[in-house]
Amino acid sequence: VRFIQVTLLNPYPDSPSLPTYPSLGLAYIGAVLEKNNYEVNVIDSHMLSYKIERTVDKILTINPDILGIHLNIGNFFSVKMIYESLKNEEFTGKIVIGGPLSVSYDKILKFSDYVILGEGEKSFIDLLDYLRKGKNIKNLDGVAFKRKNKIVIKSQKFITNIDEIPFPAWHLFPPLKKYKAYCRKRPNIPISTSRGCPHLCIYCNKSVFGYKFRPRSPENVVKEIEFLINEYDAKELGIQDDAFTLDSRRVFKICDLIIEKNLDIQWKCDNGVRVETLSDELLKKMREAGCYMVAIGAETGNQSVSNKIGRNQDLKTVRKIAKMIKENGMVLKMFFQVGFPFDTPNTMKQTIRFAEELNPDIAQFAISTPLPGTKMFELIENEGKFLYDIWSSFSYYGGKSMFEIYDLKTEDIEQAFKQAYSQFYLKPKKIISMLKNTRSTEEIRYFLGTFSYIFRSMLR
Ligand code: B12
Ligand code: SF4
Repeated sequence: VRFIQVTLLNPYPDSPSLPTYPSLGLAYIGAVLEKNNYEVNVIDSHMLSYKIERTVDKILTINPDILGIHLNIGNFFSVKMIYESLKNEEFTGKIVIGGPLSVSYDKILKFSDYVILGEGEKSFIDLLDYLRKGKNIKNLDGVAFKRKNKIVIKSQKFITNIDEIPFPAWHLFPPLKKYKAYCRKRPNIPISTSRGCPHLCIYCNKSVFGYKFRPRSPENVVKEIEFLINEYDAKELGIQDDAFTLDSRRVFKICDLIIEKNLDIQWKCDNGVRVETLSDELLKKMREAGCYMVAIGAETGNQSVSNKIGRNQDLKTVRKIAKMIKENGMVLKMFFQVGFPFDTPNTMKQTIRFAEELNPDIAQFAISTPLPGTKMFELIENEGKFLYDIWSSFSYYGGKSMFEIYDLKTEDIEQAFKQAYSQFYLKPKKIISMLKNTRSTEEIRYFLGTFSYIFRSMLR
């Protein structure tokens, strides 16, 4: 049996302006590798500001048997360049890629040996066992690879009991307090309490965790929180779930346990929760248990667009819940997009007005982007057209629309995007209230970053 050393890589992103987050996906992969007695180390090139050359040097110095890379739409070109440099340097290890872009495995196999499809904790270990012991590759699920120039793909299976997955191995990473994502206190650590979401939003990539909601038990979640406090001195947590509040009884239980155990921790749902799952009672309980921010995805201010993008939420409920979050003394963050396939100049104006009316503390506007693996991507392929080949010139942060469909014009979308930020933020009243509500230097840094982003997108 051969000994295998694994290096996990979080690459430097294609667009350098992003805040640094520790990768929860790689921390889980690191944990299962250690549990299965593999030797593992992590290079977080984003955190360490290692661009291509430095990253490649570091990999060559370690010279692992397996290089596992976290790929997403935001670092596609970096990963391609790393692969090419490694091949030029005659790196002999196997390159395995995982992450939410694995749905485009046919493209990714051009610069890797194996692609792990979706959730990686089981399939990556199966693949390594195969490589180590020469087990039968037929037994592998959730892996794509090439054999005699043909792609072999083994269908993905979801892990049923996610309480069994070990806690993320954060000790493999640089100190967590050095990461600079939005927070009030550091170390600020991401946590995932469930996987999957049953909803059908057409812009959302569900290829990693799927449509079935798979919750962890409240006891297991709170055990991890205690572990994060004791081992890593966690001061703040960010919930990364797709559908954290889907089962409100579970959230009540998690909160009750945090309160009962008197855990000194604050947390936020900054990834968004569905409005119809919230109530005044639940928000009060969350607040009591340390939650200081709730994000909701309004996405559009037009009811018919909301229904057509599969969001299917009543805008009256969005109004009611947005108000309730503020009344409960929590920071309200809202997500909006302009340029959905069903948008018109008028519906985009409604979206901007809706944002102004609800006046969240933080509004995040985006140009709607058809990501591979989403229903929206298929819709554009079938009924519209991409304006350029996304695999050769994709830029998520370009402030540019990338497709045409129906009567929607790219100039109108780009105009609405600029308008959204200036109309929402560039008002003395808004700026004063933002400064008044900041609670820490971390937050001030974040808001300064937001303003610099707004100005840059307006100048494009
Ligand atoms: C937090 C978050 C962010 C954070 C931090 C990202 C990070 N580095 O972890 C920030 C704000 C920076 C961010 C930015 C972006 N994000 Co984001 N983000 C998320 C979110 C909400 C949670 C991520 C998470 O922690 N998941 C939990 C972990 C456990 O899952 P995971 O990382 O996917 O890892 C599992 C598998 O993918 C696999 N795996 C992952 N890596 C590897 C590596 C190897 C070797 C192996 C074997 C397996 C493996 O195994 C892991 C365990 O099962 C997800 C939604 C989601 N539910 O995942 C979106 C999501 C990942 N983001 C998305 C997008 C579009 C973006 C942006 C491009 C745009 C934006 N909105 O700003 C940028 C990308 C920039 C970048 N270079 O990272 C999309 C991804 C689409 C795609 N095809 O890539 C997602 C899926 C949202 C969605 N549903 O559409 N994001
Ligand atoms: S956007 Fe949110 S609610 Fe919609 S499918 Fe994705 S995770 Fe579910």
